[in-house]
Amino acid sequence: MKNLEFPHRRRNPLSGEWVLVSPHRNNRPWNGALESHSEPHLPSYEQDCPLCPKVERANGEVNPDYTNTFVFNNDFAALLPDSPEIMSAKDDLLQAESSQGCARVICFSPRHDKTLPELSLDELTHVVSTWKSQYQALSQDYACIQIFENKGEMMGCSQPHPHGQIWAHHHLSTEVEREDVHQAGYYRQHGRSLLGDYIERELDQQNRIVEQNENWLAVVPYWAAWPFEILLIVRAEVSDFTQLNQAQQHDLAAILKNITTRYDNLFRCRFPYSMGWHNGPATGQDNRHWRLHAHFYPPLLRSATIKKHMVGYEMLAESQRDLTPEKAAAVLRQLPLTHYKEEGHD
Ligand code: H2U
Ligand code: ZN
Repeated sequence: MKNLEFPHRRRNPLSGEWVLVSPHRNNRPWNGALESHSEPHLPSYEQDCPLCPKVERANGEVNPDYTNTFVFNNDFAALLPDSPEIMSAKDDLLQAESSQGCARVICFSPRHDKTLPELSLDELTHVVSTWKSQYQALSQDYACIQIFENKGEMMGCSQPHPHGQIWAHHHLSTEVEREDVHQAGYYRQHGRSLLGDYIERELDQQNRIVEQNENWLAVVPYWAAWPFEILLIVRAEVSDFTQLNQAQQHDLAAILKNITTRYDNLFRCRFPYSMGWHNGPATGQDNRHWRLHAHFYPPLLRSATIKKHMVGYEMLAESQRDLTPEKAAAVLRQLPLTHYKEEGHD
């Protein structure tokens, strides 16, 4: 492809959305603030933290003295299993439907101060197997199981203790439904999975790969909207967590450690992001078109405090970026795999 250094648009085949890429704008002068940055020191245990072991939570329950991961029902759940049916009149303009579901919190480890990149491979494997077992259990009752992590205050995370969430419901979320339609459409047209074919393109071109191992590939996707966005895809024909074997789970822990370490090392901070998994719908439908993957959407652009604002044109028209995905991947690739807090400890 020629002339990608000039303004152009790229299409996200999972969502059908376009993103405007303006590489020449990278050279413009920057007069924005470059604030200095210091991170709060976190203790390894915090007796006032409702996610730490042996602490009482908002609903009066006391957390067990857990040693690896710990899952509990969110005391302020956004979805309830028994919310009543909505009686809505048929109206094309004022539509509503009932929504039953549940919300859980996953503490990644008992340590109040250790985020994913700072956990050992063994501890990360516990996180992965917790995701799998939670998915397995919840997919018995629900069609859409959204596993995610909001990391950092910048992303609205209310508790510093490293944790993720799971929301499960009967309906398909807007994002999952949209990705389902696009992957199914591609499969009908080509007889192959969209993300399976995309992996081939990335392995061929090499320039957007951030990390890879035998079972996983992490790229800054061709159509990335966020500056350092990452798409993590399983290489085998796996459509949801229940199908992951031991080796795939082990390799997932390993690639998670590397991705999140690179992220932290980029601006030497606890790199904020929202990340989450897209599993094929647990509706009993044929999911051959669907490939299990995770999206990482980090807001930071040029320092630990300066984020990309999705405003103006992004809100009213479509996403826009200056830094090309190829350049972002190159920046992430050249970062060390030793976490900045571990420097000099080897
Ligand atoms: P976030 O900060 O990522 O939203 O996650 C913390 C969650 O923990 C939040 O959803 C829940 C909040 O409802 N929580 C409890 O369920 N019990 C508590 O005692 C405190 C926080
Ligand atoms: Zn804690």
